[in-house]
Amino acid sequence: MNNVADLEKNFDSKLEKNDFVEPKDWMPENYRKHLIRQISQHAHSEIIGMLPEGNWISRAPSLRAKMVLLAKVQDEGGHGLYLYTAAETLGASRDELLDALHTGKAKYSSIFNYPTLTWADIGAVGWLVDGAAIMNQVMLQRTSYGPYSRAMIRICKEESFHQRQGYEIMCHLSFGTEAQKEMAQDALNRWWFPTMMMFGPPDKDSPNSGQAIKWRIKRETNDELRQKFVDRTVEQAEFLGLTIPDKNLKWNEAKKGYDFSEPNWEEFYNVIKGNGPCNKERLEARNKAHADGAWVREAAMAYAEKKKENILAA
Ligand code: BYC
Repeated sequence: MNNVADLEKNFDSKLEKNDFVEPKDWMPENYRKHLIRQISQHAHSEIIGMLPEGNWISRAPSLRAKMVLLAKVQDEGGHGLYLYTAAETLGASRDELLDALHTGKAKYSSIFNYPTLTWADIGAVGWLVDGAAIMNQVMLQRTSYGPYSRAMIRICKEESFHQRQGYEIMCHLSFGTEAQKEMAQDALNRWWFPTMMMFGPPDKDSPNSGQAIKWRIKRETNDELRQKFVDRTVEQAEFLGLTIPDKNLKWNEAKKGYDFSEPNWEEFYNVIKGNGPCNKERLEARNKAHADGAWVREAAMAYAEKKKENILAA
């Protein structure tokens, strides 16, 4: 089979049968590009996501909280690694992907451009941000590209611990003193709408969703996932005795889901253009970490070269 029409037919039939597309299989060039864009942005989000949480490791309120947060932040670094590796199977190089991040050409999730001001924010990030990430990633476990799907299966297992870590903090605060409960409510007030933005623009304004669904890269749309997230999270907020900061939030019996307000999409576009509260700080921190790690990369390369020489000489 070697003419393009046959190759396309084979590719389409794979998608229809819900088979995975694997790195050595033929795939349309735009499918490859689409995946490199999405997977690398996802990888960037994981490693930039380490920054707002890493900010609290030295200030966690107990040794246990510090250990749990440290492990969580380390997990995010691992998620970045699985995802960069998945993107590399599509022919992108790690250097070119990281360069796009460091020069501000590549996007990463808007959510990480908001500051973590109090310990309650670490709870809200775990509960809401990881909760939203899981909602999206559970669907991506069934994505059509094999290496991305397998990375997602592993990531989802770890993310569910992260979500519980956040919810546990929210429980401590919400059932604690009046001041602690206020901190928890304040964090929910600030993180609710930015979390809703994580799912991307409304379907009608999402240029990539249509093709992503056709190629089975995405299995559910931005709006469908946002709705699911709201429906699941309302009950969790009620258990905590906290109020979701949306006066339009109301159960709709006809659709068997909640009605809710749209986030401020102007703010969203502004943040992804680089003008959010912490964009500059995040990129500076990432560039510094990359420069500080140069000696590790050089040492690893020197070791690999030496090993290769020894093997060739043997
Ligand atoms: N932030 O056509 P659309 C995590 C961009 S991290 C920034 O709907 P698509 C975690 C979008 O890229 C969770 N940009 O796009 C880590 C596109 O621009 P380009 C990260 C956004 O791709 C540490 C344009 O807007 N999860 O779990 O169909 C600690 C139009 O959008 C955002 C993933 O990355 C945004 N929120 O759908 C804790 C999941 N939304 O590229 C937690 C994988 C949209 O055309 N990614 N844009 O220039 C996806 O599922 C999809 O890429 C998205 C967007 C749902 C994010």
